[in-house]
Amino acid sequence: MSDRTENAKRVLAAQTIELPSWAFGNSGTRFKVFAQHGVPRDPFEKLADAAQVNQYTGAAGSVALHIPWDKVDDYEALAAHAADLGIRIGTINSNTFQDDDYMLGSVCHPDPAVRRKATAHLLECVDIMDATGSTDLKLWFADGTNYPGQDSIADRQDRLAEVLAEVYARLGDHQRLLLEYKLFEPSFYTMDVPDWGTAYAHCLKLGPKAQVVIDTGHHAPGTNIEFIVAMLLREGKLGGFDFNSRFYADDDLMVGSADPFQLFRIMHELALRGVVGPDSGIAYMLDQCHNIEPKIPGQIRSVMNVQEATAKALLVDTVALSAAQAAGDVLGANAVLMDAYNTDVRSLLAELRGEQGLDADPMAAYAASGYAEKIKADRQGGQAAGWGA
Ligand code: LRH
Ligand code: MN
Repeated sequence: MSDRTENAKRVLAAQTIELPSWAFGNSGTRFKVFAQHGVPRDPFEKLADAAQVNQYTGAAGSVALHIPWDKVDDYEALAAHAADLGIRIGTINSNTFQDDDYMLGSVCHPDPAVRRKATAHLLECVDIMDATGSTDLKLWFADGTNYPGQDSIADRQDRLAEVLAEVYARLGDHQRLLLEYKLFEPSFYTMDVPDWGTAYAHCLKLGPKAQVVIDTGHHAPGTNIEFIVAMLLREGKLGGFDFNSRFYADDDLMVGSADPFQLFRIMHELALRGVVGPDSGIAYMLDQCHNIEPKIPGQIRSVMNVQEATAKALLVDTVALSAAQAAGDVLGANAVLMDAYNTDVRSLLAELRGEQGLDADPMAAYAASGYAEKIKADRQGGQAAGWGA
């Protein structure tokens, strides 16, 4: 087996993808949320479902929480429950986009009292991080305007900067904030953090504990996301990813399902710099909604899609690539990359799973486990989890 394949297996064996707790609850669009049977009713059951994904993939050891969707009385108890399941609680996501007071914004709202309320929620999320042992606070703001003139674009940036500075000052030494940008929705004229440049500018001002999150569904169609990856990596400001894929807007479909080549190109930029692993300081997270497909298999398939894109990226003949690039051999260089992308890595991953004591086919193994039928039978009554929108 080539050194490159050996190295790829070593890196893949350590790869971990953080799962979004909300992917296990009911979700949908403004047209309809199709409830599914067996959906968790509380964060404890969400963690149990997430642990299934880790059990069959061996690569999903942590779960991101969303507050208040995952609000509990005792976060230490929730963290202990995660540990009993062989996983841990990861990123804490704030939510300042579902309260009636936030119609005109939260941290950018014209009214200081509303900004105060939003800030209090963000600070509460840091308290929760202290309780769960989480290091990452992810901030995404739905804040923006719908019509020109509705508010001062510059004043809203001042308000945002002020709140971010207060939250930054509250962070512990081992904690950081991850600022997520989004081009549009739910605001349609301006979003106050619309693109990587705006997020980067705020994070630069804040300091080393502030980094940018790239949600792969948050760009204008045709955006070269791997360019943004390379730039933020170069600046030491790439904090993480919200992986998903889309055909049109923020579709939150399974990562790699709509554009596996784009995912490969992104993982290539990361593999080139050796920052695919858990000690890279980059949080690899999924941010998806399984509106019509079964949720646990959807998460298993998504983790496998990231593994496949990563494996292909790790098989790029970087020596030949650099030589072709240096020689200006355009077609040669492109061919090196396409050779890796066109490599079927499924047997390599199946072999690796075998060596990890896992079933070669996680989807089939989960289906055969009877867990899906069990949760459908057990989870009668109670309020199925969802976005609570
Ligand atoms: C916003 C977003 C953000 C989350 C939410 C669940 O579109 O990507 O990351 O808080 O989805
Ligand atoms: Mn996201």
